[in-house]
Amino acid sequence: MGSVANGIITETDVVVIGAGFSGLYMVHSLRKFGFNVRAFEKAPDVGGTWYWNRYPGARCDSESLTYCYTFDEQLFQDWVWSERYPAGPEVLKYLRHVADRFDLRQHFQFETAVQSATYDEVARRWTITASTGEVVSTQFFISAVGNLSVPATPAVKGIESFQGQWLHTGRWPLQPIDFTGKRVAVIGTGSSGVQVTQEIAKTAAHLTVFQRTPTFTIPLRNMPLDPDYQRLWKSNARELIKKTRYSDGGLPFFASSTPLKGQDPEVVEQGLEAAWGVGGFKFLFGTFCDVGSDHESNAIVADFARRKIASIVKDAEKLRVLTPTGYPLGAKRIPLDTGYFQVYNQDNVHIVDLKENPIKEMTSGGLIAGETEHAFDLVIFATGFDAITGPLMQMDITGRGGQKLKDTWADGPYGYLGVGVPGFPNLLTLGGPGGVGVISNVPPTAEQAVEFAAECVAYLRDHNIDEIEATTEAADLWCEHVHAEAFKTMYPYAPSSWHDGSNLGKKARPFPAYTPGFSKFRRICDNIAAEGYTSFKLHHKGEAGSKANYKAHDPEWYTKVVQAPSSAELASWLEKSPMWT
Ligand code: NA7
Repeated sequence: MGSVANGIITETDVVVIGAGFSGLYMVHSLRKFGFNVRAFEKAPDVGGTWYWNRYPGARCDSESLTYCYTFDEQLFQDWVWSERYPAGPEVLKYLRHVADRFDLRQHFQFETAVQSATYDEVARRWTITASTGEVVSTQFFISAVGNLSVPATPAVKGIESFQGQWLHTGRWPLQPIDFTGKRVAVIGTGSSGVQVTQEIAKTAAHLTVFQRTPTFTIPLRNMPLDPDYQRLWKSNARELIKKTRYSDGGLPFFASSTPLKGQDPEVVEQGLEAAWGVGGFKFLFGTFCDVGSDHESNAIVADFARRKIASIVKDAEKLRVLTPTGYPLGAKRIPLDTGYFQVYNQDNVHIVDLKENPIKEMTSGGLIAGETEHAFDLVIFATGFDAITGPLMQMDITGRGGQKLKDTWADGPYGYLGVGVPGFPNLLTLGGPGGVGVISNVPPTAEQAVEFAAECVAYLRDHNIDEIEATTEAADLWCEHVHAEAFKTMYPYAPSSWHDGSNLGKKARPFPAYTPGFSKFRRICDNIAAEGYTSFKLHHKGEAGSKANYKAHDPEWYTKVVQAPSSAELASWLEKSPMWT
């Protein structure tokens, strides 16, 4: 039964949190399956990450024709993108269009945060309390909160005494800021820091970038989208989207199968040069297949990227500080740039190495780094996010036996297939720990997670099952497998990264993302769905207690089911997909 608070009672089948890519499609999919859905969103409107990250220069690093939904053919054909890589406002406009087109806003309550969620083991339902005081009783609780939605601002001594303005890129104000003639600091050189630096350098009087770890970048090579190219793409859309759905990274080109190792150095150089000219992630994944797995091959490509930086930055001291060394290229999420290193050739742009000159405090007029006091009108924190687990840990989520999600994740992300957490029945965490979204193109992986969750809850309803729970045994085996696979890649060798929480000084154990690729992840999930979700603990309505009726899979099973599908299997899976039906 629904509870009462402030005179408001609501009962529903599913509560969804978040109105970004996952949340919007989740609501749409649940509605198609006939569920009653109630959705909450903190922001005043849809957009998720693109609502909040409005800083100048914010732009998507995936090509626009791949950074969109594929579930509806007409939507895909109708929407016209203006650039090869969409700027933040264009993605936001797209998501608003999707919300209107499919009439999704009616299910959302905006400017409302979920504060707590408590599982009732007897009723097998969640009681959700929102910031408005409303209490909702729901059977399923699906979080679509995004991986990068809790900005991390370092606790800098004296921040309150700063008389200028300070901002975080992930919580940018609606009103544009004019940087003309201003003295500006940017702290952080991840994707947000690189993008905002390139843009602000155009107008600021002085710009100082505070860097903790030097970054590699790949040229973005953005351009207006040629209408003929867009038409050609759309006329081949079905084929390209099939490729996307069964690709390694959620992008419609399959990774190279040629190893760098053993190649003639001249051939390597030519291949890298050509890919550098094209720009984008193809440089990383489309040139040689062992860049992400073989340290020696990686070192050759890293050296190529360093030579590119050296060919741009003229000042020897700036070049020394900016040059990334000591970690593999691609171990940290690599930013794509548009003239990032070039801005350091401007006399008014400076770089400060925070390892040599740590920030001691902020003062009324700026900040002290090392022994130097810098004067600023604006300080911009491009310092990233409390990623993956951060958004859900902000809520008071209580599972079986009073277990708190905060405690379960105190030592790092832990979960099953990115959707299930032992001890938290009927909670599905889209893109959560052990998923694939963190390291792939977001919209296709979000669609996969949504489709898995929607089909799962529909299956449970149709089979008289009122509770699903990831077991500790299944999650342990999955995490062990995910962790072992991660160590075949460069990711664990990043000096710090939001992927594993080391950006905030905590190191996730185990590594939180399934690295063998999106296609393999999809195959695992498809197999688990085809089995009837029996690797989860399921409770049938009317049974006295939960039965140990589950079957946890071991790493051998995971390795077996990801073997390349036959073309007949592939055709049948694609036919089954809700795409364009
Ligand atoms: P990132 O990629 O996490 O980058 C954050 C940057 O801020 C990075 O350079 C960090 O240095 C730096 N940082 C973090 N904490 C501090 C402190 N305390 N002091 C100084 N510098 C700090 O976040 P972004 O917003 O740029 O990008 C997030 C994702 O959005 C990106 O990966 C894409 O997927 C899109 P570090 O390198 O950790 O030493």
